[in-house]
Amino acid sequence: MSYITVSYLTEAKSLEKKAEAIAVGMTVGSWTDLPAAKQEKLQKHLGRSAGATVYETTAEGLERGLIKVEYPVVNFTYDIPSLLTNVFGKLSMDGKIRLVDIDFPQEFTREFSGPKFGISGIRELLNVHDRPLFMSIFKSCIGLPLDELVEQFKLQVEGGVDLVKDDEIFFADEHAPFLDRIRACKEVTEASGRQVLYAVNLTGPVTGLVDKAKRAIENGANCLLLNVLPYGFDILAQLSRDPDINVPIMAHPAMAGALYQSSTYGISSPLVLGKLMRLAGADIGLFPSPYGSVALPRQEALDIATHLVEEIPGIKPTFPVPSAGIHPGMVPLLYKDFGLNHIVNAGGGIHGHPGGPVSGGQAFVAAIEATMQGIPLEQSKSQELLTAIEKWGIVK
Ligand code: 1AE
Repeated sequence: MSYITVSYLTEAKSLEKKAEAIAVGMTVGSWTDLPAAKQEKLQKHLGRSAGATVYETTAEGLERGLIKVEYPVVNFTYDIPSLLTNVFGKLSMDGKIRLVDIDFPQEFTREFSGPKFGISGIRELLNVHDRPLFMSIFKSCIGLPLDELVEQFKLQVEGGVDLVKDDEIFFADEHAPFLDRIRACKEVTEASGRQVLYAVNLTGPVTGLVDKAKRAIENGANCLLLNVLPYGFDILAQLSRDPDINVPIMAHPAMAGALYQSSTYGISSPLVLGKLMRLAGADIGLFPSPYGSVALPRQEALDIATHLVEEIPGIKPTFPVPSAGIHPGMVPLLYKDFGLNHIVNAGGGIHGHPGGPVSGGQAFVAAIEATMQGIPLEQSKSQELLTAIEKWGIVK
């Protein structure tokens, strides 16, 4: 029989006993003795403790540390709502407990299709294979008329980006309606003669998102942006599984902080933004970088990236996008930490360049080129890059 192993950080009088209580209580039993739980036919559904590691004993005499509980794979249907409800549904409300990690056996992961494109599929679409990709974010888009938004798109493309993403807060788009801006941005891309993916924000009632995605693609959309946590992991999985949705899906981490910020409660960021996003089918996964605004501790950001790309049989890697507050002076550090296969992503760091967004884009392109050639940024001949460094500095 195969098991999913779940690690929790928690506290109790006895961590060993707590692990055993969860193993029974979250599978066939409850908080009290249930005669029905002892039936022979239910035993294959019974969880089991895989041990406890005590880190410290509190002044109140409570053990604090890590417990591991194994859940039989037969208890799950193959989707993230089933997974999360079983391993951290009611349990998430049971005092000080944090879901740290889940180890999946192949019997479970092989039922998921994961990203449709993954890193190599996106590189093929863009025909870029030898450097990190470069993405810009629309900034100041709510309330902008279509022509101004399209002009902003044009400037970002001129700056040399490979991808442009809508700002994730762009829901109220009546001045630049969804299908109109897809068509208009497609024209700009075609006229530029470059390959650019435009991740348009997929918004509206969740029940209509699959149809809306298909309409977007019929009108020329070549990438979709989804606020996965507000909408739910399962809609990402549905979009990703649908054979007619044949464009990459970019997963935004909006709301993730509500889950991972506490060290005592919630769900760890490597699990939410790494393992689960990939399993649910994100081709491109955004997460806070270790050094910009809304920064994550470095090791957490590295762990997210590792989960997005590590070998899982049958599941393609998700493109990691360490984001938020990124400027050109961070490019060498991003490359050192995340390597060739990541996407350099910036909003303010492009639009806030003293020379405007074209110069902002060019500064990043020069920073990526210099980094790939091992040239220190301050020795670059790009005036746009030197101006960016003067404004934001170089992060070492
Ligand atoms: C972690 C998500 C980053 C994001 O979506 C965003 O809009 C960043 O903007 P900037 O680069 O911080 O201006």
